[in-house]
Amino acid sequence: MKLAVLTGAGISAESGVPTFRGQGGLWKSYRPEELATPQAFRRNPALVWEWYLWRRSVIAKAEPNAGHIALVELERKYTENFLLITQNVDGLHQRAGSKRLVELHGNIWRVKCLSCGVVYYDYSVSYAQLPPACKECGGLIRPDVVWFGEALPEDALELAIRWARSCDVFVVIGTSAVVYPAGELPYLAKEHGAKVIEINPESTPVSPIADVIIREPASSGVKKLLEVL
Ligand code: BV8
Ligand code: ZN
Repeated sequence: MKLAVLTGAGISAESGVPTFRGQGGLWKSYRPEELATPQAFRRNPALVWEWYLWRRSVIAKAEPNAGHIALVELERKYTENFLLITQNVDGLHQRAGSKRLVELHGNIWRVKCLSCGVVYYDYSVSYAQLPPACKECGGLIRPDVVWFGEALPEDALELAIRWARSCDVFVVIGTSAVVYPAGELPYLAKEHGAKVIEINPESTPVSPIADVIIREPASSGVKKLLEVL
């Protein structure tokens, strides 16, 4: 059986990482869509960096939860018949031990230089000056995440689409599925005959096409998944 899993901010909620649309999603009354754009960064790179450093400081205090860990068990069980596709930039899946992982929207702990183009991991939660400078050339660096209006990494998106089209079971965990093209994947899987399973304490646009709904938080819901698979 070929199994693909799509996760969103909900799987990290029980680790203390605020979701986008839930309580605490707002930062200084800015909506994420206002700060996570190339225009916002061009206008005020220091402000956008302040937001990412705030999120890094919250994520740095967080630990992967039972939901993240149960997905590592699934990966061990299904090995090459398993793929984890995440919209999250928090890196908690990696910290839990997930290997067969595709990051659709980048990673908050990676930076990219707008001058020399170098990409590197940087675990700072504060910088002497904002915006911070590139360690290679001193140029302006940005978080290596996908902002609204920007294309997703081609190879990651292609792999996610290929698995959505060819999997037997497509599991959707902790996402409101309103951001595209990630939000399209469950429908693609359904169209190609996959069984769609949703784990989310609330209903979402995916609920009507789900064959199985586990209306629970991820920490307990993913464990239930191990039973229904
Ligand atoms: C692009 C990285 C074009 C940055 C992010 C089609 C239709 C409509 C609009 C569009 C469309 N196609 C494109 C668009 C525009 C746009 C878009 O989708 N807009 C939305 C708002 C309508 N998409 C884009 O701009 C994309 N790019 O289209 O480029 C292009 C193409 C080629 C060439 C050039 C350009 C880029 C989208 C990616 C943006 N970056 N993140 C950062 O993080 O700072 S998106 C970001 O928001 C997240 O990554 C995630 O994807 C999304 C948040 O959603 P969720 O993760 O689902 O979180 P949310 O809070 O919404 O929901 C949480 C859920 O968890 C809830 O359901 C809740 O009930 C549940 N929950 C809560 N607690 C728990 C739980 N579940 C389980 N357990 C719990 N304990
Ligand atoms: Zn540089």
